[in-house]
Amino acid sequence: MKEFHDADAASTNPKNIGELKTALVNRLIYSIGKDPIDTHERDWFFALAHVVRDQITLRWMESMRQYYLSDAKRVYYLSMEFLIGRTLDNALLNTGGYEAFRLALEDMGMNLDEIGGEEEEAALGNGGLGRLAACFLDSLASLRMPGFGYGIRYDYGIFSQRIEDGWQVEHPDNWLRYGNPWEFARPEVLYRVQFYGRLVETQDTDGQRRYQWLDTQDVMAMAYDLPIPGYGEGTVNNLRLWAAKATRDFELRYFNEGNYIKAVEQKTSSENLSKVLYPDDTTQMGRELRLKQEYFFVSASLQDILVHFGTEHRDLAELPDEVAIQLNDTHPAIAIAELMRILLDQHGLAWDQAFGITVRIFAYTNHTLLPEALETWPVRLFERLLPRHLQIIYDINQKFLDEVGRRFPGDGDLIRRVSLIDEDGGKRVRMSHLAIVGSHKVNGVAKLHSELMQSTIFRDFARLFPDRFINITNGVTPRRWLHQANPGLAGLITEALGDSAWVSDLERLRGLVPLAGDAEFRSRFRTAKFDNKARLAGLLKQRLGLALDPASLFDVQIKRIHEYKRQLLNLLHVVTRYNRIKDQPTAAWIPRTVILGGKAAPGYRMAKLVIKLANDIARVMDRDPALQGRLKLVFVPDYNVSRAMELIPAVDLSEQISTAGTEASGTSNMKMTMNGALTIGTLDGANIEIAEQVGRDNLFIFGLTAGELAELRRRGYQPWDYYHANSELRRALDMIASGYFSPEEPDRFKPLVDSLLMGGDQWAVLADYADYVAAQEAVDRLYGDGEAWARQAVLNVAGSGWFSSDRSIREYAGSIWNIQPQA
Ligand code: 26V
Repeated sequence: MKEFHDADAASTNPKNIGELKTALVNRLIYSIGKDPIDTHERDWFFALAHVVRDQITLRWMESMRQYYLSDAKRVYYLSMEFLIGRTLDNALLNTGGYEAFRLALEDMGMNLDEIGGEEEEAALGNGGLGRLAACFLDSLASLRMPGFGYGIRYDYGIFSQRIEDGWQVEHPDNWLRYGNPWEFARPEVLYRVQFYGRLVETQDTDGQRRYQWLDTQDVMAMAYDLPIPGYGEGTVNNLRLWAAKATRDFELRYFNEGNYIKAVEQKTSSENLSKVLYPDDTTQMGRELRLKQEYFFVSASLQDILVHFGTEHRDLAELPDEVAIQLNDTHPAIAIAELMRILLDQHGLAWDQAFGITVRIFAYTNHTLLPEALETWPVRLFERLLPRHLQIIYDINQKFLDEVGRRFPGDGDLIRRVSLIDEDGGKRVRMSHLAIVGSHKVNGVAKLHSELMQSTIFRDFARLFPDRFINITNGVTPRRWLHQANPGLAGLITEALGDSAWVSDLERLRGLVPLAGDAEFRSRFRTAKFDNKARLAGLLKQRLGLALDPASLFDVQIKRIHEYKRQLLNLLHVVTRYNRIKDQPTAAWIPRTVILGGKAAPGYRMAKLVIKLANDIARVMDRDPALQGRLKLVFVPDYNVSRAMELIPAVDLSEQISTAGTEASGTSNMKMTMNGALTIGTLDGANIEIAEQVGRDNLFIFGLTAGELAELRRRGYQPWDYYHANSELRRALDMIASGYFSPEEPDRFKPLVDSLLMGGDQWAVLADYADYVAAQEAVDRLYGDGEAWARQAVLNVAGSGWFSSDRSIREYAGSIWNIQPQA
């Protein structure tokens, strides 16, 4: 095996290149089982991935050894989602091997980019929350921090989206079809997870009540490890994903009855647990399988964490000095009850000591204020599935409410509001309340979000636990989102700043500020942007047969389709612009390409209708000669991490137009800023901090603030008033409602227009329309002066350093986890 490890990843001298080539051929033959004269590109991808993995693996073992020896405190990041995307390029760039492997493949007549295109994405997430988890893993490793991810190894990630006749159609994402070359299966790391069953109460010798959980239906959790390579001198950390496996209990039972088929059926049904990622991040669906997934990965992770801690020979009182656990939203919040159960029922700790330990270990990140996305579970379901956990939740609640009652005597309504159990209608467990009461820190993900969290949904808790609530603004990894996705701009920045230290110290981008005034630099900056746009145009031509003009302004909104994100507002502007061009075809229009992309939850009717509307408008405009060279609308199908990496470097105008107070943070806003786009946005989420960092004059802020909107609603918001007052708005809405874009089915889009005019316009689209259109006019004026635009675009890059996930992770490490970078 020697030859695989000898080669130095980074060196491009001929001897090393020769060794890499040998390693590749050996892997192709011995690991993939293919004859080099008869191969598919995919075979070479797998051979390459194995060679790269070998190199990472050695560093990974070193890192693990070092963490073990230093016995440093660790953080475990529990998340139902890790939206990683592809690994090959990122691994090559983080370990410095990119150029050497590129040359080795070139020598063999192959192209690294094409080989890399064979990789399936690990799309184990819905959107922002899952991608944030992936950025955080990159930063933890790059900062040499002992941070480990735990999640689920779904057989099927987020569905892939096809557009058929303008409609979204979902297809299963069978990403493991050809195997996953990055993972290590650990069939020996196997834990039993219990469900259902019954409780038996016993008395300890000291008279304490204890519970046994018996006659359960069990599933095994098997570990798969994914190495996470940090950048440069970073460590290689571990992401452990759990797959469901049947226990042997069924086998034995049914085989004894001679019922072989029944045994195999049962096996399939327990293994379904990790089959598929739930694709709806907008409504809480309350499905039993989802709650099972949550408990499944939490139970396995806690067992694993305690094995590592060495429960057998150590005092559990020390656990909080060794372990921090971050809950990525409430999805893993059942971990609080599970740790209590372990401490009480398996280790015999007294309640107060167990709860003290638990609270010191856990912290909770909230990612949304939208009530329909907040997790609650029917008490009846909990009682059946996790009877002991429900009991513990009731006990936590009892003690908590007693305390509240002592501090605020006579405030029965407060008790009702903060209870872990919602007593209205069918009783439900409020997972966010459990997460808050069981954690020592609760954070929001941008300043405004953290403020609103404390003044609205968690207001009572902020009063009860004033020190518990903090803000940690999100960030994104500059390795993937600038260095890797945008080599043109990255190279220019490195040249301008004199070295590439900015890749791991993003605040250095401030050094670009003076260059905004340098005509020579601006010209090269503009060329880099133009090249990215031309490259994107080439890809879309090849894939979709589209003809995009790279000289036009690329106006891009890419994110999940949701009413609060207001893709509909974007489309109303497109229709307005269409009408203006039709009215004055010979005026000097700034050519624009409006690009939309994103998936709708499969059951979200309005969101799916928005996708159809975009495609119908695009079709009408494409057929209209008056629009050619002036305005084009494109819906890019199947928006995912790889697509984001192609699109973001090519963006001129970043659309961040959510209703103020609804987008917790946003992270594509940060990625686009980092890549030299200007933002058109509301004062929402992290947009506010982007404005602070890059300067309010260097983006286009429009619309009502969260405060103004609250005030408008108090007075009584009347969407019709806006309809009557604005003739362009009226015209656009009437066209959509009457079938101008859907003559074959004139009523098709009535539900969308009705939600605005008849349904109260929950997201204040009409209230912000006029200001949005005015802001778009300001965009045209600035874009008309290419130099002035470029100056501001440079200032956006220069001000984006704050949005590195390295900064976020340092804040978590310092103010929540109390962990340190390792030497
Ligand atoms: C909720 C649910 C509900 C149950 C079914 C599955 C599921 C999956 C995810 C979610 C939570 C969605 C919350 C979310 O993704 N929030 C986004 O988090 C980003 C990272 O903090 C932030 O930038 C976005 O603004 C925020 O919308």
